[in-house]
Amino acid sequence: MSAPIDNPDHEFWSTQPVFQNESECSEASKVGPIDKPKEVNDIPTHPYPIASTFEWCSPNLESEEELNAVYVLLRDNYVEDNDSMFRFKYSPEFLKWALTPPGYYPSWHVGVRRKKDNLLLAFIAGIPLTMKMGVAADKLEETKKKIEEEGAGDTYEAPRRICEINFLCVHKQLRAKRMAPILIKEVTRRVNLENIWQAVYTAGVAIPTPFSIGQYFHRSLNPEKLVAIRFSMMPRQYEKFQNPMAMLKRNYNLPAVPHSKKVQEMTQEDVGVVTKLLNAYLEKFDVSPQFDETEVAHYFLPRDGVVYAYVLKSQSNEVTDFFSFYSLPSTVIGNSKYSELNAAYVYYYAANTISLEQLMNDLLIMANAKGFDVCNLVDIQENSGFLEKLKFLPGDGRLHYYFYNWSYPRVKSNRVGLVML
Ligand code: MYA
Repeated sequence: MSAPIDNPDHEFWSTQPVFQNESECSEASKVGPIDKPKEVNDIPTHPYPIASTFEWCSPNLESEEELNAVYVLLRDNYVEDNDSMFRFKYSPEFLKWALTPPGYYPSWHVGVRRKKDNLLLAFIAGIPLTMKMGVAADKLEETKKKIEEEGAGDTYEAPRRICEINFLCVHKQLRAKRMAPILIKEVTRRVNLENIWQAVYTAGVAIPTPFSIGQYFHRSLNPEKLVAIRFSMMPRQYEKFQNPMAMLKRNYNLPAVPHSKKVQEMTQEDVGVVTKLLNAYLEKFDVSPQFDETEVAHYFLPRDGVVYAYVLKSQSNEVTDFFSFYSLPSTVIGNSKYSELNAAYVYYYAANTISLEQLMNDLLIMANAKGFDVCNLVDIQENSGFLEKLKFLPGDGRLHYYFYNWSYPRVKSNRVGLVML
């Protein structure tokens, strides 16, 4: 999933307010917009022109039928691994959850359908979020002081309301016809109409130009199935055993209940404290979202088959720590025994009274108890600190992080706190 796009000229991206190459990115000292400031009045009110056999639509995700059309498009056409063995299969409930957070704009859910039969052929979605994307946390005080004293230097940027883009998908039969740039221009127009001028997005592919690159890691929970579907290989060193699979299973075995005594499913009552714990934790990173209580309630109150969140409580029943993961299955393409790979992805967390390693071990125990086959993550946040101890292994996927219309120097993935679904 990390091959560079084989178009060195970047006919589309060369026209957009993004860093055009690595050196622009690594030499960037200024944090702030790339484009000259525009106003909502400057933005066309009519949609971008499109072939006459197609039309724009905004799938209403509250409607079962329209949500299902988005689900089917993605199920059959969305991201696959390099060898086309697995394809992400976001469930309808997941898509609804991910795309309708508090304050979402229905107009940012952009579809293209075929006029003659209404078939949804392409999609891209934006949601609003508040992002800290100013100067690096360790340079913040220095920068504020400099601005006070000299009125100069890097601009200090307060967290701002921006757009997160995801789920760009063009039907397989319409590929390589420059539909993606049209979708991106149309969603940009609709976002700009709400007076929002920056976006963040991630992709497996390398395009101009990421501000950070993370690596995927995987922790086997059901090694037998993972080997059977060729998600994993039987490690060489196990072949010497009489029963390699039994040994492999033993290696990845997890207890049935968490180590920490008071692990409980998060409830509405915990929202206030979790909001505080999470925002305080996310302060550590240079690039991270900030959540208000309504967003925390939306993103973390458990939804079966979608998102799972747990709190740890002290003797006096106070919430002290928190972890969450979400469910993103993949279709196993062309396997007669298994049709789905059930993956849990590490989401947001905050460790305070136990080590992050212990907290993540409890996460693995819960994910295993829920029947997931594997637990995945990207080495953002403080994830690299527990990978080896908890038996995560590197995969071959990379996740590139991008800003639209935001000058930002290259940062290591452990400076990034934003988890993309
Ligand atoms: S990442 C997930 C992307 N989806 C998939 O990988 C699903 C399977 N693949 C497909 O559906 C198609 O292959 C897609 C491309 C739709 C990806 N991000 O139409 P084309 C550029 C950005 O002929 P197709 C996610 O959802 C490519 O470099 N650009 O190609 C985040 C070339 O431009 P250039 C991409 O293969 C999306 C042009 O498209 C991507 O038929 C963030 C070719 O177009 C990609 N993943 O369709 C979008 N892949 O010539 C940006 C290819 O210049 C948001 N391209 O190299 C920007 C912010 C907008 C809001 C701003 C608000 C202020």
